[in-house]
Amino acid sequence: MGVLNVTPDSFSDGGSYLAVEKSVAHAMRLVSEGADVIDVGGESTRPGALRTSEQEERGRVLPVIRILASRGVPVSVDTMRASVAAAAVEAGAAFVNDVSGGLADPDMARCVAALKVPYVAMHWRGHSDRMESRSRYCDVVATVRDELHRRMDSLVAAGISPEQIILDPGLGFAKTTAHNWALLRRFDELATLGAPLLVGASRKRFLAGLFPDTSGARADRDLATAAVSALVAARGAACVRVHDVRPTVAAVRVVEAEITPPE
Ligand code: PMM
Repeated sequence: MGVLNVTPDSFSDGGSYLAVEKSVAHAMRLVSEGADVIDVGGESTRPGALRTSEQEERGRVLPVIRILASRGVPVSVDTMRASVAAAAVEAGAAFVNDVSGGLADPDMARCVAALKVPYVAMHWRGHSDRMESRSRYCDVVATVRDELHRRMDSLVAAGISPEQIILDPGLGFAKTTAHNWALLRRFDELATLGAPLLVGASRKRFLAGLFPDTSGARADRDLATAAVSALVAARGAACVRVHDVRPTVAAVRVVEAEITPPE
């Protein structure tokens, strides 16, 4: 999954793809590099970020989704709002990626049930302006697994089919560096949830900490991201969400080749 953040304040894209044409061109590059799906988001979720208005979010993502869908590119919409999810699917998005797992908008679960599209439900403990204070866990892996399990039950109770659900441990969302590494190290414990798993480690702060000498330069974080892609692909992840697609494609091919060696 290639990331396309259509936001002026994203810590990772820095607003450089604000213009629709630039966004589309960037997405097409990610596709040419091997992305199977483009995740289009119009609201920054970086720690401390304030919320974007619904109108602003729609204005950012819908024109880009329309063009990408018309070119046959599979698109997911990264949104916490049911109304934006519905409009994005109407505009051609194939699935919904909700970092709040349905907790931010009480209408989301029913909306996705009606849309009948795949739905990524991420582990989440609150909006970006307060999530850092909610990173207390006794055993982070067991707790994230239990909270995702309960989330899945609520989503199914709201009418979403279990086959529609993809789960995500939410690296960096109300998680410290140690929590993120524990979730990666014990990734197989999340597989017991029975849903496909998605991982979003790309360029996150816990990776920057590996490179104190370069202050976590983007190039270093992208290479570390690819290494994480290999780790989690080998541990059964169904999808990785990354900004720099090429190194992750190489990493995933290595894992695939080890499982099924090419002729
Ligand atoms: N991380 C970000 C945004 N959306 N979606 C999912 N499913 N999982 C994530 O880990 C995730 C996400 C924040 O990163 P960005 O601002 O670099 O896109």
